[in-house]
Parts: sequence; structure tokens; C-alpha cells
Amino acid sequence: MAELRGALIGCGFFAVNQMHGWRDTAGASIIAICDRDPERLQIVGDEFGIAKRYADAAALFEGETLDFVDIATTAPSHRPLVEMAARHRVPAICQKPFAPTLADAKAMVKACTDAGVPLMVHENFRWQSPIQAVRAVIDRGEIGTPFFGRISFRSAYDVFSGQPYLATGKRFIIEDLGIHILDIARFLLGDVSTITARTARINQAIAGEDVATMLMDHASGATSVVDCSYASKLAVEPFPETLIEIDGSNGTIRLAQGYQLTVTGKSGTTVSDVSPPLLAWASRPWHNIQESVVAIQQHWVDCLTKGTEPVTSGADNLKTFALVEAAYAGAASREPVQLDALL
Ligand code: NAD
Ligand code: 89V
Repeated sequence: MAELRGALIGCGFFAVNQMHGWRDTAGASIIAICDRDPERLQIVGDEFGIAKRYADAAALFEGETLDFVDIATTAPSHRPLVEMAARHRVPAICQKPFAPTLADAKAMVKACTDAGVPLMVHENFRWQSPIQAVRAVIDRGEIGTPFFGRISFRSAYDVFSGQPYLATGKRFIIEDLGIHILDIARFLLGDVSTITARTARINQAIAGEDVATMLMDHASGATSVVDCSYASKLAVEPFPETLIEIDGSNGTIRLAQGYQLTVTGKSGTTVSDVSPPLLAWASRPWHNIQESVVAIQQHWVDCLTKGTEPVTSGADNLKTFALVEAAYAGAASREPVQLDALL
């Protein structure tokens, strides 16, 4: 079968990982790129040998016959670009955060559904191999029925050097990083009915919150705590590791710093190293995230080829995005927020 022909829109900081990832993805290649910044267009075009370069997304859609677009711009442009893809009947991947607001995200899902066009959100954290390893333990029934989870991301890594815009928005850690961790909670324990949230800004040099603590009721009956911080200086910097505790009716799972997985269950206790591989183009400490980029892009190609819905489809991601909106609303009101009312 012929390779799928894709185009990348947005050639910034993270898109370089996606371009490397496409080289490692079977069944697709990027044949054109687009960025309104000529310098980024040249840097990425030259590095990856892409001759077809567009400064304007409308010109890209007019000029190319595409099987998909990979939208790697920041959130304000996501809705117009996804709706443009839908108008051209081109399947689209859209980076997280899906959109500036839940109303925008719902409109994007509707536009693609009405056009009959697949839409996937690049929500890659659940594709990290250590997270997949935790899910595999749950799925094989080793710890019985999960009743508690703690999904934790605490760090003092300087994310602002690579992504300076993160220091300027009124919303920071929940919208940018917490969104991944909330999605992992959904991935491991199922959909959420209620969330209670508290936030704080410890680093006074940034505009948004850099600490968030969230308590959730899952429809399964499980309770989870999702806690995120970019204000936590630790002896050994864990970025970008997500640490996980799951307690079940027959045992427990602990994913500890250093990618150490301890499972105590029906078969006793096992300790294993679930470190992600260091891909040829990857660099520590980002290799965990970089590997997940290849995994989610391969999933997209497999879904397009088979005609199946991606696990992080636009429709699915509305439930993760609603958690973000609910967490901000609950942090402001200091009241629990019901998810049903938002979806
Ligand atoms: P960036 O600012 O470095 O890059 C964005 C690029 O998009 C810029 O080069 C900009 O010129 C271009 N652009 C913006 N609007 C455009 C438009 N309408 N048409 C053409 N080009 C346009 O941002 P970044 O740090 O690379 O982040 C991009 C997205 O990736 C964000 O949504 C961010 O949250 C997300 N991200 C995801 C992960 C992950 O692990 N999934 C990690 C980092 C960033
Ligand atoms: O994954 C992300 O969205 C990144 C980072 C890990 C730095 O928060 O912005």
C-alpha cells in the first residue's frame, strides 16, 4: 500500500520531535511543511530535507493533495486550522491543548464529524512505555479492581527556556502539563464524574499557576489524586517522569522515579526496569516523551489505514479537556465540579 502523504503545520520547538518521529513511523511521510515564521520554515525544511514549504496554511491545502495534516502550532490557531482541514476533507492531528476553550474544542469535533474526517489529539503521554506498562498490569488483573490512584508530576525543570510562552499565559500548569496527567488518570482508572482542585503560583516571575492538586471521583468508583508542580526542587530532578501509585483489591502498582515498576499482586512482588528506549535521534531527559511521539504517530497511521478511531480522538479528548476547564473553575470557586454539566 502507498505511503500516506502528510503535511506538518507549525515548525516550532516540539515539531522537531514530530518530524523525527515521522521518519520512524511506518506507512507515512511528511511531504510538505508550513510555518508563518520563515526562519522556522527554513530550519526544519533544511534539517529534514523538505522542499515544499508554505508560509500560509490555506496555500498548503490549495497546493497539495494530502492524506493528513499534523498541526503542531500553539492552541490559539488550533480551531481555525482544524476547521480548514475539515473543509478540505483532510484528516487532522492536533497538538494538545486541544483549543483555548471547551466550546472551541466541541466545535472542532463537530466540524470534523460533519465532514466525515478523522481527528486525533496528539495526547502522547499515555503512549509513554512506562505508562503503557502500568496499564498492562491493570489489564491482566494482577492487582484486582483498582480503587485508588495517585498520578504525580513534580519538578523544578526550566520548561520556560524551550517554551517561553509558558511563562506568559494566565493559565499554565493544568493547561500545559496537567492535561497530560489528567489524561493518564482517565487512561488508567476510567472517566471522571467529579473533580476538586487547588492551585498556587510559587514562581512569581510567571503569570499562571505552577502548582495544582486535584482530587477526582471516577465512574468506576475509584478515587484519584493528580498532583503537578514546577516548583518542587528535588535531590534528583525527575523531569519528565510521571510517578504512579495504583491500589487495587488484590495488590498495588508503584511506578517510581528512575522508571522502576514494583507490582505486588496475585503472583507476589516483582520489580522491573521499564525505562523507555533512547531512540537514535532522542536526548535525555526528553527521550521518554520523544518515544511516545513515535508511538502515537504510528497509532494514527494504523487507524487511518484500518479505518478505526484513534484512542485520543477529538471526541475522547473532550473528556480530558473538560477536566482542565473543570479544574480551573473548581480552583476559582473552591467547590467540586461535576463533569456531566460540561460535556
Ligand atoms: P512554538 O511556539 O515553538 O511553535 C509553534 C510554531 O507554530 C511556531 O513556529 C509558529 O510560527 C507556528 N505557527 C503558529 N500559528 C501558525 C499558523 N496559523 N500557521 C502556520 N504556522 C503557525 O510552540 P511549541 O512549544 O512547539 O508548541 C506547539 C504545541 O505543541 C503547543 O500546543 C504545545 O502545548 C504542544 N507541545 C506538546 C508537547 C507534547 O509532549 N505533546 C510538548 C511540547 C509542546
Ligand atoms: O508536554 C508538554 O506539553 C510540555 C512539557 C512537558 C514541557 O510540559 O509543554
